[in-house]
Amino acid sequence: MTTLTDKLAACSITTDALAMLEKAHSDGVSTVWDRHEAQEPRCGYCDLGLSCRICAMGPCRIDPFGEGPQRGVCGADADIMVARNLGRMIAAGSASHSDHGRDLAETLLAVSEGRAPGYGIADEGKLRALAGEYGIAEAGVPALEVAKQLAEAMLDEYGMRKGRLQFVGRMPPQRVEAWGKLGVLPRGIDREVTEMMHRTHMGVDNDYVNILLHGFRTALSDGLGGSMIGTEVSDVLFGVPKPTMSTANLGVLDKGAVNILLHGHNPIVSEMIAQAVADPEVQAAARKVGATGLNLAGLCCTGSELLMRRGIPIAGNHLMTELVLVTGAVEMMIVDYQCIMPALTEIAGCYHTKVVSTSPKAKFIGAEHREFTPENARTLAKEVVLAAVANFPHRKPGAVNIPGTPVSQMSGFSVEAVLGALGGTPQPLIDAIVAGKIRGAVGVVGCNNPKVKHDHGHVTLTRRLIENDVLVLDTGCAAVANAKAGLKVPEAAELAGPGLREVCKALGIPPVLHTGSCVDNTRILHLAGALAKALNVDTAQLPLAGAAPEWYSEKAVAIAFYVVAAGITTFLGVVPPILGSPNIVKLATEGLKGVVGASFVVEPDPTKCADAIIGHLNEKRRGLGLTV
Ligand code: XCC
Ligand code: SF4
Repeated sequence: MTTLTDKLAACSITTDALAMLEKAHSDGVSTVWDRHEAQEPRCGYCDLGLSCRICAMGPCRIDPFGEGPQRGVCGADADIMVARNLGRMIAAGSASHSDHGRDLAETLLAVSEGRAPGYGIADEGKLRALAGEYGIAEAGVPALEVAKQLAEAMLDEYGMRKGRLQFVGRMPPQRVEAWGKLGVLPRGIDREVTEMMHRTHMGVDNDYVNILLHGFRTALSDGLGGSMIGTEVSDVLFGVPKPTMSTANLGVLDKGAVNILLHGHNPIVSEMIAQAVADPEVQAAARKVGATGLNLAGLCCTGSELLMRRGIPIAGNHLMTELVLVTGAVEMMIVDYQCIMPALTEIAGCYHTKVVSTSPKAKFIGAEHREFTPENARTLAKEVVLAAVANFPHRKPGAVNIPGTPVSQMSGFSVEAVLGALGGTPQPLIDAIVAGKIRGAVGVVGCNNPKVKHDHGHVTLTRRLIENDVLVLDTGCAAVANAKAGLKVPEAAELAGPGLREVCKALGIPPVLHTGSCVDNTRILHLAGALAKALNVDTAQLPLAGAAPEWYSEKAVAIAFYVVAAGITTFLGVVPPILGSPNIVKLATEGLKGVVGASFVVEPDPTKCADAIIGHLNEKRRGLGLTV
């Protein structure tokens, strides 16, 4: 018989999660794992991608055993259904990250027009460098004028009528030429997303290969468009990250302080909250209610943004967002958008926690809605923080339990910081790869998913990769998992293979480099482009790979598609809903190699996945004539 402890132990590898799962159980709070269990057995048609509800002649489904219907009412077969569903996932994921990027470009525009008190240009050098990339004459032009022209040029890229996205130029010419031949060069960000929705309407694109090619173009419009704009403009407004020490796990909450959690993805609101917390009036108010002060902690990608630039500690990743409330020590959770489970307000209601929503795009029943704009952000941030302070006396001391001791981590590896650590050029990294000290580099990215034991996929995979001299760059929820496992301090070099250990020690860096939030996967793409250009090869020739061991989100699908489009083979730990189409499975895992020079690999076992990645990197090394 499985005991409760056994059952909970199967949920997560982290002790803070397990402690809070037990508390949730005794507090009568149900979590994502309970709801996951209640959904079993899952619909087999949906799991395989063989259901369609795109139009009102349906819903339709296809029998995978060949006995029942093989076509929907309109005549769509398995290939069309799977391709349309996947295409729409890519469109939704690209739309999400790109719309986040748009919000940043609009904030930059507001700053340039003097409409955003509290915001400013934190890195003028980066602003001017980007302007140069966009062909904007900046020499001798005041920063705010440059900012205006850059913001407008970026906003134009959302609905561009001609030309191509500026950041395509960050990729090597061989790759750009290949995209041109395939017809997948992204034209405009909104345009590709809209076109995907159009093509997947009933009776438009009925060729699964053609739909998936447009999937690449849509994803590239995010990776070299909206997401990349999100990353770059965040750096201009809030600073280019540099290596910074901080901490991770639920232990970052402070029993004596007013705890405020920042959750979501976009740094626009959280940066203002971080400023407001430093206000002496706010600090005095906190002491007045008997708190020692205020304590900010991040969750998910908003957390990564704050961690990268301000060293604000991170409380947890996706599957920790409910459990952090179970500590009973959180006065307020401030959310922007994406990955904010609708269940959070109900759980917050079991404790004294207030949830505050801030974006007109993301409201929650049970949350207090305080809408932030560039114009009101500074004033509103202070009001909201004062409301958190006022909530401190409502804390139920008997219900508070903060598990664990914070684990140290080093964060802040922007492209600029990585190149800085290398002495200004990618050459030392290239030399280490050529000499075989570093076998290759892998981006370990993406979410948590209750289908996978929490953090087990990320940490098992990452450990085995670094043991085998593979440099790991991580983002998003994967980065939080690796930080909690202690893999992101310079001392973790001891866990790496001899070659990687030597390089890390010489540079004083960890073997796992945190490059940021999920929009910041574009930093990895940018770096891959820079490496390929320095070597005058195509990205597909480099010993690189992507991995998303615990992904759940549509955004992750878009990321995987732009990474594969860039010629970088990507390993998934969760099976995407495509198994219903053997043709698409064959294309994704085999056929694509001849098209983009990379493919998808699905391997749920993280140890086997690491070995497959190592094999893949060795193959790429042989292709370049390097030793294995
Ligand atoms: Fe969300 Fe970005 Fe996934 Fe984590 S990794 S669950 S998308 S928070 Ni972006
Ligand atoms: Fe059915 Fe075709 Fe309509 Fe989909 S688009 S619901 S397969 S009729």
